[in-house]
Amino acid sequence: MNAVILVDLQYDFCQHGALEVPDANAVIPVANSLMPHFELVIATQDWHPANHKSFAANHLFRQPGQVIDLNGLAQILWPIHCVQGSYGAELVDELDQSQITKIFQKGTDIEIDSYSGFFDNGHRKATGLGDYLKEKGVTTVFVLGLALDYCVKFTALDAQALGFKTYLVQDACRAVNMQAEDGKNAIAELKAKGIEIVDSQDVVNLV
Ligand code: VGL
Ligand code: ZN
Repeated sequence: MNAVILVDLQYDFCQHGALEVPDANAVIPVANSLMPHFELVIATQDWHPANHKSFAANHLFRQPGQVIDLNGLAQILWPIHCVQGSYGAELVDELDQSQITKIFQKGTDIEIDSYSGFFDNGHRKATGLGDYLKEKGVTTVFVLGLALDYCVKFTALDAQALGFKTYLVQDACRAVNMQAEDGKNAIAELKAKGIEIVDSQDVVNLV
């Protein structure tokens, strides 16, 4: 069985959001057009407590974009975003949420960030998404969403590592590009790991 994983289609990553990803809103209609092709539609939701240590504002004299050591892992500091219960953390209304089967939240532990929908950045705890997909008999996943160079990339890498045949739907992703070329580099890295890069128009022929 095939599943599609919609990564972090939340207000804070969209236009005027706290951690705006350029041209993010363009992926929403693409996501809406793809969902009907899947029996199982999973969404991930970045879902941080207000005191999350990935926020620059929760450290003295730190700015977004700086990198610190957080419990032994390199952590990029972000603007405050996707705070649990805030408007910015909501999935965007333009997304047809009636087609979503289940939402997996991540980034809830203040001591460790979680880019992937499957595990935190230290692979210390699972979110349950991997077991859920296996229980449902999923063998192939299509990954799309925001941001290509962070949460989409790590979700696709973990999916592939867990043994799912993994496709990345390129035109349904946008990169935040904290550093120039991050989006381009992410695609190259995913390709090198055996993840297939496709366009949304190809999906009908692959499911
Ligand atoms: C994301 C940075 C911090 C993402 C989430 O969804 O790509 N990026 N939190
Ligand atoms: Zn986050």
